[in-house]
Amino acid sequence: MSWHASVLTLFPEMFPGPLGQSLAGRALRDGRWSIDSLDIRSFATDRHRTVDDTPFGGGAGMVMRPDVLDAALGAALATGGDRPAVYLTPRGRRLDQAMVRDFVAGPGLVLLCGRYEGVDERVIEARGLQEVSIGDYVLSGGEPAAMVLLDACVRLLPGVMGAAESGVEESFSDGLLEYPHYTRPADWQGRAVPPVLLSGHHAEVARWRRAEAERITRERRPDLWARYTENAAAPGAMDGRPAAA
Ligand code: 9D3
Repeated sequence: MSWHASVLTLFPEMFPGPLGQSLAGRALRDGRWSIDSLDIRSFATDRHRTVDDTPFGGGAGMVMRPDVLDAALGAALATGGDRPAVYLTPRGRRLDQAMVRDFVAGPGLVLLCGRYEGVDERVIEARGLQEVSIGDYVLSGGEPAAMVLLDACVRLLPGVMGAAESGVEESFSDGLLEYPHYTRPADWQGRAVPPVLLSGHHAEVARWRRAEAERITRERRPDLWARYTENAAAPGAMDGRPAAA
């Protein structure tokens, strides 16, 4: 059984969406992972197929009903191994590369996408949902966040990335941002490629790239730079570590 994602959503037709293209799409067709989306509304039991209701205590907006969500979660969790259930929500723990690695090490995920103001707190407790955010900006729902999380997971599955793109030299693998890249033409609109890259001196090229990666990291991401300098004594100490704390 390959790594399996079940997505619970009011918009099941959004999936696989962009995950059906490119790297993730090829891996999906190759059977390295699988996805199904479950329509939360299909678990409603009343005549009007109600999935939300007004908040106790008053206030704006609607809250997703615990009974409907619990039935949907139960159906998803009944298949595909003992998978963690994740609720995508702005108040969740921020996704990082370490979390992604943990998710990939398991049998897959059950992802709950919220709409409206949120879900009834009791279903979060009862199902032990892990609350995850993808960052500090406001989306209109959890679906794009689920796609981001799945994209980050799928590319790490065995056999998904080719040798060229794989692991070792990528951004964050040693805790630094990427150095600048150049290709032909060597002069473009009066802009020359840094001469060292044309010199053929591999050690000098490596030194230049390292220096540029460090400069860019220091300038743009003081948080990453601080961690990098703390870990400078241990070679490889930052391998695969998250982009940010
Ligand atoms: C208008 C409602 N807001 C009141 C403070 C809260 C709110 C709830 C749900 C705002 C946005 C959303 C929809 N977003 C997600 O479901 C979501 C999300 C996000 O907006 N940013 C980052 N990560 C995530 S994961 C799910």
